[in-house]
Formats: sequence, structure tokens, C-alpha cells
Amino acid sequence: MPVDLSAPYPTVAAPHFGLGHEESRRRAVEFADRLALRRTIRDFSPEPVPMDIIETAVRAAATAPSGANIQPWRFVVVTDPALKEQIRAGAEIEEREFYRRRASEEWLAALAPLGTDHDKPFLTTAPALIVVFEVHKGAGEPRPYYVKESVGIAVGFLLAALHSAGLATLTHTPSPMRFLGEILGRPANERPYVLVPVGYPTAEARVPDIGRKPLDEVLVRK
Ligand code: IYR
Repeated sequence: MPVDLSAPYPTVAAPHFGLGHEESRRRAVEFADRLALRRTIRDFSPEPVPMDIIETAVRAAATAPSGANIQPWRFVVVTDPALKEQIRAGAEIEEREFYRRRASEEWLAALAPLGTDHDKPFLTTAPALIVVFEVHKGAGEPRPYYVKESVGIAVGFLLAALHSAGLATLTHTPSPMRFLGEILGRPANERPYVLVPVGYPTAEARVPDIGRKPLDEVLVRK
């Protein structure tokens, strides 16, 4: 049966925040300055994170815009030590292959300043791992659109929310990631997108001395 595209659809009043330019500018600067303090952390302390803070950050992530508002994401929060061990074992198998065989010399050279290797202790030391899945069409479910774009935006919100709550994160993409769906018992229409360890850095944690491109290199004014 054809869809009736002329059917009225419900609306609500659009939100207006009425901040004024001064307050708007103050908030823009505050947000940019705070995000600039975020660093990817690889040395996590085992100190636990209150689950409600993580769940609130997932709530923030799930406000992201998505294609046709289908919200094609799933956030699996893993704190069970046995599951974290399994995830670490699965990731290290793939990563060993990556560093030994799959990565090109060019790719390995690009990673050298980050000091990464196949050993992924953060997968067991971080108190929580958020495994983010893309949700593709399942039986009886609506077809999602722009899944990767939508999930990418949601993960951006998630990282910003966790950082804003003072928590450290890492975006980890063991490749291929299929083992995550198997370990976590996710259905076939869910595909791993990224794995985000969450917690606090160890007291001794250090990060690479790298910076961000200046604004004028990334911003084009026309
Ligand atoms: N997935 C590997 C390799 C890796 C790739 C990129 I691109 C990075 O920015 C960092 C690491 C790993 O996790 O070590």
C-alpha cells in the first residue's frame, strides 16, 4: 500500500534559548576550552566509575540527530571482569595480526608517535567499556538511514559528555571487530562501531606531546 505523504504529522513548538550574544559567546568559549582539555587516555586506573554517570552520558549520546530519527545505535556497558577479559583476548588476537602483518609501513609510521602496540591492558583495567553498535535493519524494524554518520555523531556526543563529567576515554577500534557481537551476544543486525574504555587515568599516566591544528588551518571563511 502506498504511504500517504500528505497525512498531518504532529509538531511541538521549537525551543528558543534566548541567550543573547554575550552569554552565547561565553558558553561557546567555555565549551571549546573544556573540550580542548580532553586527551585520549591509554593508562587507566581500576578506580570504579559510578554507573549512573555513565548512564547519563549514554542518555546524552542518545539525543544525537539521526537519519529519519531512527536512532540506529546500541550502547553496551561492560563492567563484568570476565567479559572484559574475553574482549581483551579477542582484541589482542586481531591487534597482533594488525601490527605484525595487516598494517602498512606507512600506517605503522603514523602510529609511532602514539606509542601503541598489540597489548591492550586498558580493556581489563578500565572499570567500564562502552561498546557502541550500529543497528541495521532487523526483522519487523524500520530501515535506518545514514547509520555510520548517525552513530558517529552519537559517539561524539558520548565522548563530550563523559569528558564534561571528568571521565577519561579512549576510542578503540580493534579490526575486525566482529568478535564483540559474539562475546556480547548481540543480534546479527548489530555491528560494532567503536569500543570506548571509560575511567580515570593512573596517577603516572602520560600522553603523547601532540597538539591540534590551528583554527585557520581547519576553518575556511568565504
Ligand atoms: N587499532 C589499532 C591501531 C590504531 C589505529 C589508529 I588509525 C589509531 O589512531 C590508533 C591505533 C590499535 O588500537 O592499536
